[in-house]
Amino acid sequence: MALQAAATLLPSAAITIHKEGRSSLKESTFFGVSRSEIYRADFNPLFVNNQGFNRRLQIRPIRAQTAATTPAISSPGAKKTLRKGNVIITGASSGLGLATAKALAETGKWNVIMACRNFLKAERAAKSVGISKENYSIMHLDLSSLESVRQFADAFKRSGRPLDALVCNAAIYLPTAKEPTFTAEGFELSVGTNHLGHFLLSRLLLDDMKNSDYPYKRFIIVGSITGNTNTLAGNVPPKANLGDLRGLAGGLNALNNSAMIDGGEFDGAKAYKDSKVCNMLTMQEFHKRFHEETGITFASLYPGCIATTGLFREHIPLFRLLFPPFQKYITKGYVSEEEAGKRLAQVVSDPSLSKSGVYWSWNTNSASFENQLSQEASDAEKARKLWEISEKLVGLA
Ligand code: LMG
Ligand code: NDP
Ligand code: PMR
Repeated sequence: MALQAAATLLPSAAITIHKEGRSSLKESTFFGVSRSEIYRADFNPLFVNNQGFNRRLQIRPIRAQTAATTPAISSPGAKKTLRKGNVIITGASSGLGLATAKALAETGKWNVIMACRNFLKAERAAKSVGISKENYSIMHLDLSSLESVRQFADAFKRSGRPLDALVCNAAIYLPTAKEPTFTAEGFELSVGTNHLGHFLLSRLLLDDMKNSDYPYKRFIIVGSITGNTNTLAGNVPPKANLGDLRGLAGGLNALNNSAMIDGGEFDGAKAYKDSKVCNMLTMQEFHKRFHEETGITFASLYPGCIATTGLFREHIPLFRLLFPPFQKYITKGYVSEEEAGKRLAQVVSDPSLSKSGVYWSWNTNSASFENQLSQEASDAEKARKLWEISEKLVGLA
């Protein structure tokens, strides 16, 4: 039954038979996917589609696999059809990530893979904003555990989908924490999640994106104005400052050393801002090392101040009450989740935003422009050092 339904629901592009390319219709497969693949996807505890948990013979893994066996652009002679792109968005269960998932899904051109730590929340979130079933799936990812990151990457590879875009969006902000808390591997939680988790994820998935035949491939890391000390917002104390990275090199574990990258006293708000500097430096180091070789576009952005998101959940209630009107009427830096989602979706899929190594921002008319990063956030030597230390911490070097 489910397979019949799959057959009728398959997009026309999916059943095009190509002379060249990796069409597996000739093999012992069912619409481009082997039965063993169907079962594997089905049994994968990390892969959940929107039809319920671990149901057998589901439609969505079949679609995913079909996408993998369909070349990005159909062969000459046939009408040129671009297959749906596959985009992973971390932290798509709320705020900017959810709004971006919705914006991309609505185009009908993307399979959005929502990489989230909470299945149920992600499923409810997708439903609540009306993302339609055939355009998304949910995979489990907890960025505060490197083991979870590795499992996620393995599960994604096993799904057989090509990876066309990766959006490192998830983050936590702990402005009122008096003491540091830690990831599974013992790194300070904000930098461990926002930077190290994403660093490992993107390193593990780089080859998948390299191998994709999609005409444009993008790797986006969400940055922020508050990590850039060349702005007013970036000068609100405590300011971001990675120093000489001695705390990071020491493991950020607060055992015999600091939980802060610069080796100083713990400050949750600073740790978040530092993590955003890491995100922006990481993007540039990726660009430097891999853009020419892979053609992948690496970019970061400040989407605007989305003052209503879950990011501020740990802030005091008075802040949460006053922050949105403050940003709306005083700084005028406020943007709605919907608008911010459109901006990030643009960076993922707008042909005109294909430049690599760029930090995008938007002016008050919502026009994008290449923004200037602060001195620290564009320090090439720091980016290299950060890369090397991070590699060691996540077990890649
Ligand atoms: C640290 O505080 C925190 O300690 C840390 O936990 C972390 O959150 C970190 O950067 C994040 O900040 C920094 C400190 C900076 O900020 C504060 O003490 C609180 C400021 C709260 C600002 C947001 C709310 C502002 C609400 C204004 C009212 C809006 C009403 C809108 C009504 C619309 C009507 C139509 O502190 C400083 O840097 C001090 C510098 C102060 C300069 C002030 C500039 C003018 C801005 C005007 C707003 C002033 C509000 C101050 C009152 C805050 C009361 C909570
Ligand atoms: P939200 O809190 O709404 O969204 C953050 C997302 O990250 C949530 O989906 C959350 O999951 C997820 N997340 C947190 N920890 C983990 C983890 N360990 N593993 C997997 N996912 C995790 O905040 P925003 O939408 O505001 O933030 C999104 C991005 O935008 C962040 O990178 C932030 O730095 C950036 N940004 C935000 C601005 C703003 O004004 N809000 C301004 C500039 C940049 P869950 O739903 O389960 O909690
Ligand atoms: Mg900030 C002038 C413009 C401006 C902008 C665009 C932001 C964005 N902020 C601005 C100004 C100010 N802020 C001023 C003048 C103050 C002092 C009153 C101020 C304060 C402030 C606080 C306490 N702002 C904050 C906080 C937070 O806790 C938020 C933060 O730093 O999170 C790390 C925050 C933010 N201000 C912004 C943005 C985008 C944030 C959210 C931070 C982020 O997502 O990176």
